[in-house]
Amino acid sequence: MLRFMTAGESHGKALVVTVEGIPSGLGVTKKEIQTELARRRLGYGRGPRMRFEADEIEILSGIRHGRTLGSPIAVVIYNSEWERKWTEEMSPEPGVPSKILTQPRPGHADLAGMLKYGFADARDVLERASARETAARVAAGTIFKVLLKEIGVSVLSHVVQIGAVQADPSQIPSPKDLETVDSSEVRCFDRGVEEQMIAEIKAAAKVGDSLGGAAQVLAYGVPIGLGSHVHWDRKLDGLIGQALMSIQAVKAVSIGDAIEVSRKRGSEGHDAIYWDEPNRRYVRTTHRAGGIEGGISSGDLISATAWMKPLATLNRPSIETVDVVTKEQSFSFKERTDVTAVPAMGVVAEHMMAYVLAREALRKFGGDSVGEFKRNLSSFQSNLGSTESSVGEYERKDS
Ligand code: EPS
Repeated sequence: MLRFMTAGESHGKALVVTVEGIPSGLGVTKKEIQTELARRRLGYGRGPRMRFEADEIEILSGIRHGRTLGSPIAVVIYNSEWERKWTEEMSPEPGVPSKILTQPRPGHADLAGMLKYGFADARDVLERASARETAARVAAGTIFKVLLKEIGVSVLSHVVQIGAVQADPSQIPSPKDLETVDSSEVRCFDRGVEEQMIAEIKAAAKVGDSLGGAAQVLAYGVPIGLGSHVHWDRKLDGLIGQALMSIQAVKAVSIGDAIEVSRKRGSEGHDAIYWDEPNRRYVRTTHRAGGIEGGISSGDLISATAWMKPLATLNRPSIETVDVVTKEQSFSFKERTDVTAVPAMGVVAEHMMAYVLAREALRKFGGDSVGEFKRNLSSFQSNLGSTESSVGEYERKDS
């Protein structure tokens, strides 16, 4: 089973990710990982750290001469900030911090984490709760994307909302539009609202506030049959929901046009099925279900939207909190932050979607080498028509 684990604190020496279950023979380069990491740093509204931290990486194992070996892959992403100012504060050696943070930020993991793990210093929680961890997810996600590309799947994202500014929902980028999306300062495909989004971010920044929003993830070319209707924990929409919801500050996930469809009648809420005789396949002209029916990929475009709350760290802390030592009412400690991270969240969401799709594709088609994985997929696809022949058999028996 494909799995990955990240380790590392935001201002620690490095982030580490281990990926297990990637078949052998997949061409993966350090440059590809660096390109994806650079995409995660994009977006108007990120803090100063994104400008000076370069995501220096090293591949420690699992890849030889540019090809995967089938063994666990380990990647390290160094934090350039560590050397500059965190060697003492984040030292693993016995000692005490120079300053403890006792006024938890409402909405952040601080207080719940301090109570649960028994800490008086919020830094013991926030270092791991920080979205810096998503850099490690993207490093792993690059490998999942490269694997998916082998079977013709491409995953991309675009920002559809920042604060109260919403993009036109009918503007949906295809894989060839990715550069256009990434060249937008807010990673928004609808250029008509880009300026408004930037103005919204500037206005929030001016008063030390933060903004949430939403990003849509699209997966093109996903084969029919990923996920399953048979068990609750194998449903593809459930798996995507969990993966996207696990991204820091994401509070809701919707699949396809779920929210809009929930307000409609059944006759207007689904995607009619048509038969395309020249290509001998079923097609849809609408994509309301987000490419998933009964927890199974239908072969149609997969779409999911992740909704992010405004970041809980405020450049001008203005929500009341309690000092955990004195129990006095106060405002939270100050911590450097971003005004919004919605553009970056979209990139992370692409990689989490890629994880779910790669894992489910490997579960269905299997294989120890990429060649075997692809052969298994094409064998399944060339036999898809046999569903019809079994229907035909019933008809013959009936007559
Ligand atoms: C973050 C606060 C900022 C962000 C950070 C997440 O970090 P710092 O306080 O060190 O400047 O830049 O995001 C990243 C470092 C990253 O790589 O995405 C937070 O509070 O979660």
